[in-house]
Amino acid sequence: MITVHHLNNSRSQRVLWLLEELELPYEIQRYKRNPETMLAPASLRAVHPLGKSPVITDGDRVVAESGAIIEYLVERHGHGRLIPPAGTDDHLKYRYWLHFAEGSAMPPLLLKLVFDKIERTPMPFFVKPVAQRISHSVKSRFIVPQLAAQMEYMESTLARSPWFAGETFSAADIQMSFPLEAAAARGGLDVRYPALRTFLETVHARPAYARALARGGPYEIVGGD
Ligand SMILES: N[C@@H](CCC(=O)N[C@@H](CS)C(=O)NCC(=O)O)C(=O)O
Repeated sequence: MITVHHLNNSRSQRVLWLLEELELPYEIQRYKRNPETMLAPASLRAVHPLGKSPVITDGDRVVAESGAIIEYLVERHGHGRLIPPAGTDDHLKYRYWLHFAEGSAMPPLLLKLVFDKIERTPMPFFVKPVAQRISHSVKSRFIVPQLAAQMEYMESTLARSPWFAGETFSAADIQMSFPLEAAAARGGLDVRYPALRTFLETVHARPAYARALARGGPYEIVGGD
């Protein structure tokens, strides 16, 4: 039996959604973020040494890292579903976006979260202007341009085809949903990105997405990574 070690408001929602799309049986083991630090409880480290979510167990196997979990589930249990045929250009696109989500899209979104938090953190009055200046400089020189370039690239991709790997919905779309939901939650998915907004609306309307939400519980990307 597949068990999803599910942290509330986290990337493991994506894994529940994939399992629902594949109509596979699974169990959920729940973990709750510390409301102050937003960190996962130490008990998750008993499943995998890093104690991050998602992590799944499938019999004796432990698989961590959402991209690796998605690849594992699609290859081991997918029977050819949600993955373009091997050797096709769409397969190459599938692999690219599966890696892009965590390898390229998430780092600047995480940096934005960290620097936004630094700006809101209480600190002595004489330190605050210095901290603000450093934060604004990092954001305007690095984070904002990186985010804008990536958002434009994703937008132009979805302006050409309905899904990241071409004409057909695939597990790469599931993997890409998290950075787009994080961008939306952090105010970055504005009217400049109609195709990305349509993508999110379309995936949110999928019955399997709704079933995953019903099983996983409330899902809101706020202050945690
Ligand atoms: N790149 C990893 C990121 C894992 C990760 O950072 N997960 C977050 C939840 S979305 C987490 O476990 N945060 C709580 C913590 O770090 O204690 C993946 O995609 O699986």
